Amino acid sequence: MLSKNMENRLICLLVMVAMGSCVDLTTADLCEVDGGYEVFIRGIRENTQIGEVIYTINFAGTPGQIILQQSANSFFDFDAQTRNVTIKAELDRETQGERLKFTVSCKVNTSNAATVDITVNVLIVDVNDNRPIFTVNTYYLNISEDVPVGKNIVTNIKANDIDPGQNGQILYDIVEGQYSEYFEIEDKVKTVIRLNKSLDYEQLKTMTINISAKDQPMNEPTLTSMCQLVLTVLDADDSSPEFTKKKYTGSVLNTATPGTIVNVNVKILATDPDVTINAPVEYSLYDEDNVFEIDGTSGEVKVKQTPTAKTYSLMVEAIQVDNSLRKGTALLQIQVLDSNTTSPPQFERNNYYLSVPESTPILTTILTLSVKDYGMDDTVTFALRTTSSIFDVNPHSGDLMVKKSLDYETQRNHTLQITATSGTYTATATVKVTVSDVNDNNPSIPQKEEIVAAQRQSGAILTTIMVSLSEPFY
Ligand SMILES: *[C@@H]1O[C@H](CO)[C@@H](O)[C@H](O)[C@H]1NC(C)=O
Ligand SMILES: *[C@@H]1O[C@H](CO)[C@@H](O)[C@H](O)[C@H]1NC(C)=O
Ligand SMILES: *[C@@H]1O[C@H](CO)[C@@H](O)[C@H](O)[C@H]1NC(C)=O
Ligand SMILES: *[C@@H]1O[C@H](CO)[C@@H](O)[C@H](O)[C@H]1NC(C)=O
Ligand SMILES: *[C@@H]1O[C@H](CO)[C@@H](O)[C@H](O)[C@H]1NC(C)=O
Ligand SMILES: *[C@@H]1O[C@H](CO)[C@@H](O)[C@H](O)[C@H]1NC(C)=O
Ligand SMILES: *[C@@H]1O[C@H](CO)[C@@H](O)[C@H](O)[C@H]1NC(C)=O
Ligand SMILES: [Ca+2]
Ligand SMILES: [Ca+2]
Repeated sequence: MLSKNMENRLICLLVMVAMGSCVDLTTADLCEVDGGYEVFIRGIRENTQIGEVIYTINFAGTPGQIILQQSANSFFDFDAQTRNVTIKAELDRETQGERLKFTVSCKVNTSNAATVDITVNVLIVDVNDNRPIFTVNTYYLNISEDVPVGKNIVTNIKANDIDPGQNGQILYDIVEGQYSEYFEIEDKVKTVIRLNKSLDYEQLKTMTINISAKDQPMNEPTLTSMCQLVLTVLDADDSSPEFTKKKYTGSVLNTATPGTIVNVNVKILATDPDVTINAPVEYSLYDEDNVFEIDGTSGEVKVKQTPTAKTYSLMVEAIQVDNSLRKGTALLQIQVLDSNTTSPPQFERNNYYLSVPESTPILTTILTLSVKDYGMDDTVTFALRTTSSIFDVNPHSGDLMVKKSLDYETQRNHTLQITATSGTYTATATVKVTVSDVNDNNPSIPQKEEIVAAQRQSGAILTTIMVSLSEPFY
C-alpha cells in the first residue's frame, strides 16, 4: 500500500512527464510523519538521563499549520513547537517493559479538520543495571567426612538477575580464602561443587566459604554478589552395628505357648560403634521354621508356635534404622527342654572340700562336678559364679581344672561357687580348695580322661587328691 504522500508524488511524477511541470493535485496531509501515522523511536537505553531529547518528530505541517497535543504520559514530554521528545522520568526496562507508547493528536489548523492520532513507540534497550541476588545470604550444607575427593556436591545455591540475556546470565565461583582449597566449582552455571581435599571430622567440623555470582554483559561492567556457604562436616557412618556376643544361647520348654519369652543367657543387644551417630538398630530373626520371633526394638525373643525340635540355630540381625546397608549378625541357639523331665538340677553335694598340691600341673582336673539323676544331662551347664584367674570349669563335663599354677605361699585356700543351670533353674555348690605344700605331699595326678570316664556319673571326688569328702579340715 502506498501512503497518501507517495501516491501524490507518483501522480505528480506522471503529470510532470506529461506536462513538463508539476502542480500538486491533492493537498498533502499535514499531520503525516515521514509518510505515515506511527513513530518508532528505537535504541533508547533505559538509563538515559531525565531531560535528554531523544527524538524530534518530523511532522509534515509547520507549527502554524497544525495543532499538536500530547496525551497524558509519565515518561515523555512532547514539545508541540520543537516537536522534540524529552525524557521526564527514569526509565526501567525491568519494571516498565521494552516498549512505551504515547499519542500525539494532530489537527490541521482549519475549522472543519478531523483529528488524527499519531502513535509514538519508544523501544527501550536493556542496560545491565541489576546485580544477581542470591535466594538467601547464607546456605547450609551437611557433608559426611567420607565423601571422596572429586565427588560432586550439588547445592541449592542460586541467584537471580532480572536483566535479560547476557546481562542476566550468571556464573558462580568460589571466592578464594580460608577453606576455599577444599572445593572446586564443577559447573559454574549451576552451583555444582567438587570436593578437592579430603575431610576429617576430627580435624575440622565446620567451615565457611564465600560463593560469588557474576553476570555476563557484553560491553558493560559486570555486577557481582556474594553469599556464604556454611559446611558442617558429619562423622561418617562407617561402622556396622555390633552385637555384644557372637553367639547367644537360650532355652525354652517344649510346652511353651506362643508369646512365651525365650530365656536367653545374655540380653541380645547390638550397638552402632559410630559414637556421634549412634543410630538405633532394628532386630530381625531368620527362622525358616517360623517358631520364634524377635522384638525389633528390645531384642526380646518370643515363641511364635510351640517348638517341636530339640534345638534351633537362628541368625539374629541388627540393621541400622537410618542405613540398611549397615548391619551386624549374631547366632542364637535355642535349646528346647522337655517339660516332663525338666526339674531343678541338684548337685551331688552342697559343699566339696579338697586339697591339691601346689605342684599340680596346669589343666589338671581336680574335681568333676555332676548333678543327681538328671533327666536330660546334656542340658545342664556348669559355670563359676565369679570368674577366677586360677580355676575353670568345663560347662558340659563339669570338670573343674587348674588353669594357673597354684602357690602355697600366696594363697592357701580358695572358695569357689559353681552353678549348674538347666533352663530357668540354677543350683549352686561351694568348692573349697586347699593348697598343700608340695614337700609334704606329692600325689600322682591321674589323667583327665580317667576322671571323666570313671567318676563322672557318680559325681565322686578323686580319692588321690581328696582329703575329706564332708568335713572341713581347716
Ligand atoms: C491557526 O491559524 C491562525 C490563523 O492563521 C493563527 O492565528 C493561529 O495561531 C493558528 N493556531 C495555531 C495553534 O498555530
Ligand atoms: C530540540 O532538539 C534539537 C535536536 O534534535 C535541539 O537542537 C534543540 O535544541 C531542541 N530544542 C529544545 C527546546 O530542547
Ligand atoms: C544438618 O544436620 C543437622 C543435624 O542433624 C540438622 O539439624 C540440619 O537440618 C542439617 N542441615 C541440612 C542443611 O541438612
Ligand atoms: C567472606 O566474605 C566476608 C565478607 O562478606 C568476609 O568477611 C570473609 O572473610 C570472607 N570469607 C572467605 C572465606 O572468603
Ligand atoms: C585443589 O587441590 C589442589 C591440591 O591438591 C590445589 O593445588 C588446587 O589449588 C585446589 N583447587 C582449588 C580450587 O583450590
Ligand atoms: C509328658 O508325659 C506325659 C505322660 O507321661 C505324656 O502324656 C506327655 O505327652 C509328655 N509330654 C511331653 C511334652 O513330652
Ligand atoms: C583360708 O582362708 C581364710 C580366709 O580366707 C583364712 O581365715 C584361713 O586361715 C585360711 N586357712 C588356711 C588353712 O590357710
Ligand atoms: Ca536492566
Ligand atoms: Ca545484570
